[in-house]
Amino acid sequence: MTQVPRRQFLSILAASAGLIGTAGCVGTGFPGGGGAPDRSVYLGAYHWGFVLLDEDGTEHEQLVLDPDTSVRLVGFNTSAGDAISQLPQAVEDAVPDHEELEERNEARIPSPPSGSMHDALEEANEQYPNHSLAVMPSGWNHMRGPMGGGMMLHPIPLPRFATQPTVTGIRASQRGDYTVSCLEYCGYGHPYMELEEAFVVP
Ligand SMILES: [Cu+2]
Repeated sequence: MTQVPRRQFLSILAASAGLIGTAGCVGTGFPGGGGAPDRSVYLGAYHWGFVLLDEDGTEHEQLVLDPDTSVRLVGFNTSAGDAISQLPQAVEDAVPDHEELEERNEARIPSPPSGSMHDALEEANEQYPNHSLAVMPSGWNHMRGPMGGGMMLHPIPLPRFATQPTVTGIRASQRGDYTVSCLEYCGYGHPYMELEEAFVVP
């Protein structure tokens, strides 16, 4: 994991007003209205992580966005079957099944101090089924800066029982590395629910 150089991070914070200004084209339709975006990306939220897919259904750990690229961002909860059924077929087919997602958890999240990861997951599915999705400068969680500064996308809710994907827009208006995070408490693994440096604007 590379860290955002401090100087660069500060410049992101300084430009926060501009970023927020371009992050607001939230739509509820599918596909969303407004001007044609340069590309579409799909972000599935699960307990406890994100799956980043392009329109071909290829999964990415990181997408590099040319400066000023406009992105149509389609978010969904991987447990929301109705929402997933409205995704392009290639994307729907690429959403990993629950067994695979559990294996990913085992690989990257420390086991709970008591009980099993599987039990923690079942409890989360029952008690905390919803997620959210925010895109913010990498390092945010550790620096605990003021809420709002430098965010590329303010949190959007991704409910378990959503009947549609949530379509919104982001723009790569500021250079930097951006992490996708869940800001809705979703059980044991919530602190690990990040896709670090998912978007890079060089
Ligand atoms: Cu969460």
